[in-house]
Amino acid sequence: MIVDSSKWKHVFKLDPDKEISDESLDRICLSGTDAIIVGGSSGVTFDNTVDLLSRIRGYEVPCVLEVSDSEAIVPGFDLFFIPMVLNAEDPDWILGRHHEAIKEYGAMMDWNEILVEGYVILHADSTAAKITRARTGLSERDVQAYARMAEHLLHLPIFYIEYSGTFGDMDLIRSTKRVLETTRLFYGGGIDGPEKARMAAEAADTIVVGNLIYEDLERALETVQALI
Ligand code: 1GP
Repeated sequence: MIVDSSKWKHVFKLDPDKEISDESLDRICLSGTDAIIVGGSSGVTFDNTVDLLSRIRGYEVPCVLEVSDSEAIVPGFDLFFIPMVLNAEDPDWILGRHHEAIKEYGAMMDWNEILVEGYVILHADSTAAKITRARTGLSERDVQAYARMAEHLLHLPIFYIEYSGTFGDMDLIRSTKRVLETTRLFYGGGIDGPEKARMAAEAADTIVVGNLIYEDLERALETVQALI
């Protein structure tokens, strides 16, 4: 069955490179979140991805692999999200790695399970910004232009504003959402509890909660309840 991500309001992002106990994982998977994304900016390997997938697969929650390294592509997820970092200065993160991965695996890929996310990374100090050499000093018009590119030039299903590690500018998120019609706006970064979850959910279509799972599980679980 192909999972439909177009109605998701809340997702948790689990990092295969970080430890999580069975009990915590159980609570995350049964929290009522719309989906779990498995992904991280560094230290993601085939082995730690398989390990996490096999632990999540015991639950009904949809599970997505966000691919950042072609060595760590593990079959068996419901969907595969492929980040295309639109504001990367290292072109490898726009299409280079994608080309390499498709050269290797293109013939066996099920394209119905693959969604491309047009990313704009805005937190200069984040690992993702450093790895991709993201041009983070963008104006509102710059970000809106990337959003329009994602929707109208590239026909991407998802436009993802990434502030990983810090809470972003909600005015910017709101004004970007206004220029999108069909492409879904994902927001991730610095959601540290129910209040920020609510603020972000009012501005974006889908919110992503990552680090908080590892920092304060109770508050992470409250971000799901906050949107009900
Ligand atoms: C990271 O957007 C996600 O890719 C979530 O960010 O870890 O800051 O919650 P945080």
